[in-house]
Amino acid sequence: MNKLISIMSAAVLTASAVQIAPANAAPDPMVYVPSVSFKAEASDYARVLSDGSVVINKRDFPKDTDLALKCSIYVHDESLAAGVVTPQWKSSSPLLALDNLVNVYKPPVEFAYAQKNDKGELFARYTVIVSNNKDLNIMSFVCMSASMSGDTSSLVPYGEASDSFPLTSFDVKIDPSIEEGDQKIFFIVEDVDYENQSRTEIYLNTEDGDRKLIPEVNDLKISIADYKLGDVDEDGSISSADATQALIAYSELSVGSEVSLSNNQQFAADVNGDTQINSSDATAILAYYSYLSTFSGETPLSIEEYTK
Ligand SMILES: [Ca+2]
Ligand SMILES: [Ca+2]
Repeated sequence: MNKLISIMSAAVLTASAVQIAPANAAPDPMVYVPSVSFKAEASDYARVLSDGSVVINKRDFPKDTDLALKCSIYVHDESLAAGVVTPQWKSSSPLLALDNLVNVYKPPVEFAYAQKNDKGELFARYTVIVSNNKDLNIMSFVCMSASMSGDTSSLVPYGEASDSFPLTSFDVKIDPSIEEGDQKIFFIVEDVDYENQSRTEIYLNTEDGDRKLIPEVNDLKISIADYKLGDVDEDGSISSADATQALIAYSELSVGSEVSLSNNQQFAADVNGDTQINSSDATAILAYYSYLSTFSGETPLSIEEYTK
């Protein structure tokens, strides 16, 4: 019984210790693991779902225009102890070509670790090295405080946090002949193309010197598809039958059985883009169907515009 009580009081103590610690205390750089992620920009043919993944719709490709998915990279470092950040990333397909990597100092732009001088002008306080290996479809961006030889200063974020601004930006040029299926832009954390390949690393300044680590990485999933949003049964129009199909898929998914819709049909069914198919999507389809049925103007809104 005594043992149980002491365990319980230890638990209570731990709980109160957690409460006493200030909510905004920076995590300990000796143990903390920062993360890196991508963020893609939506466009006429690229939907960004609620989990950040992208669905490229071949049906909406414009003619005679370069297809470029705009992407940015973010560093999430709550310890603010990063002295060097070296994201390296690669595309899973040559038909998604990495291009136009922004060197944040040419001309200077606001980025994660930008700095302003006394006159309020952006200037190059930190060393930045960018490279784009088009043969291997790899990009690399290195940002480091003044020197790597014993300098223990940390990168000072430009905004309130390290992820208030992107580290840098780039384009993913899409070859229109790309086939349907899943692709990704991923951070390199192990050898992919050759031995001892540079990888995504962050050096945190600690009391014991540099702590070099591989951050948590959040890759960018890119699905190539061909569908019309809301037209789940693929008959070319949006009607109550599509809502019914979405509901059937929902009931299949909720009992854990395999969904009878194709990938394209599933993208068509997820009208609100939350990566789930459920009654909200069916409701949205019905609402849009009823809007269309009573519409008397010239050009009705698209389902994308209507559900915004
Ligand atoms: Ca339909
Ligand atoms: Ca949904």
